[in-house]
Amino acid sequence: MDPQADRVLVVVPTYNEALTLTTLVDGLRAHTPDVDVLVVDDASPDGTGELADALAQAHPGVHVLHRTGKQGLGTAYIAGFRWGLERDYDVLCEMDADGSHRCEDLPRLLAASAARPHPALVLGSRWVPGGSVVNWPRHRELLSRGGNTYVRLALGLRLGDATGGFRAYRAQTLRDLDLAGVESQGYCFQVDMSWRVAQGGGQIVEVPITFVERTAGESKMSRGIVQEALRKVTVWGARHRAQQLRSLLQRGRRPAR
Ligand SMILES: Nc1nc2c(ncn2[C@@H]2O[C@H](COP(=O)(O)OP(=O)(O)OP(=O)(O)O)[C@@H](O)[C@H]2O)c(=O)[nH]1
Ligand SMILES: [Mg+2]
Repeated sequence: MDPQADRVLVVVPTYNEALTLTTLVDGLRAHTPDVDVLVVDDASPDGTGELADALAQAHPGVHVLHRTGKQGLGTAYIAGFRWGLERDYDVLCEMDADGSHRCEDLPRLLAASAARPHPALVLGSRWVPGGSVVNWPRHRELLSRGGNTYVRLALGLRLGDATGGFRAYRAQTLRDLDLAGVESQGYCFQVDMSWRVAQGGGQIVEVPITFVERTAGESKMSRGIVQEALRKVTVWGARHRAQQLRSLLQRGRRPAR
């Protein structure tokens, strides 16, 4: 192993993913054997937590964080990030357990994160040249493309895919953020984190990925998750535009020297 190499932790939140978790862990061991994995399970009724414990027993780099009940994707990631930061990982990744994020794409995300100067955040992106989706129903594709267009317009974020959940953060990026202040759940969490990194001046790089529709288990996507994103992005956008306007007006009022 390269002594300069980053210590990487992949955080995988799970709720009822017993049908796909083993495939994911096996895939990660095969494609990225030096990368550690933290499963953050919310007491899944289908036994995902117990399965994760068995996988941790079998693989030294696999760890499990058990929480007492379903508390949402955002808080699961924050708990996982804190766990990883306490243990001094250099790079902390997000990845779904349902097979939508391909293990073979992870090395390209990690290579982009290791480039110097390190980008604050690397996004696995469906909506940049080279990115794609496989077997996604048309309505999901429209929702994702439409959501990302809205994010670009409302926030002025120049990103193809700010809602995706396959990404790699430098540890310093997360240390610089106020993680306790992140309250978003669902996929609004992804926009919230991208927005915070961009607002802090961090560089965000996008790497094309192939996103594959889950073939087993159930989606946790709901109307509430979409509404949360729409509501919050609208508020952040309005605040951002008001701030831009204020600074423009102030500049206009400044006496000429
Ligand atoms: N720990 C935890 N994990 C969750 C929670 N909600 C979702 N997850 C996990 O987060 C990941 C993404 O959730 P998905 O249901 O796949 O949501 P999605 O990818 O937006 O939707 P689909 O594309 O329809 O699959 C999966 O690994 C889920 O098991 C939660 O409340 N707690
Ligand atoms: Mg999914």
